[in-house]
Amino acid sequence: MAQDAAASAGFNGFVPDACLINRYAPGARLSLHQDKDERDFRQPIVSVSLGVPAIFLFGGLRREDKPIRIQLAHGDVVVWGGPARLRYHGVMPLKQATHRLTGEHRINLTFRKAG
Ligand code: MD6
Ligand code: FE
Repeated sequence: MAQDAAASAGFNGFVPDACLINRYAPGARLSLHQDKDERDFRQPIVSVSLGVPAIFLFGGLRREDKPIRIQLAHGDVVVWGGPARLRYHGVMPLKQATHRLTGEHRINLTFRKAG
């Protein structure tokens, strides 16, 4: 599924070898950061959101760049790569809510080519 999502966004040949899974409880946030632990920045990041909705912050290549806000619901997939691969991004504090599959949590999976 991650490969198909990447291809749909123009990144053919993406073969992820790692998946980071984060669980967000109410109030949890992810501050603006760049994903830089991977070796090959030509490969995109594929992010799958499950459960409680969240606001994703998508900034620029400098930490000071003002991020846009993107509402992410259960099942949404975000792909970023190419010139956007190192854009700063984060997640606003999770609002109190419930989802029938995850309770009060949000689960995020990010598929990557790490090695
Ligand atoms: C998100 N996640 O939860 C975005 N980055 O929508 C990330 O940006 C992220 O979940 C690095 C490591 C794990 C992550
Ligand atoms: Fe990240």
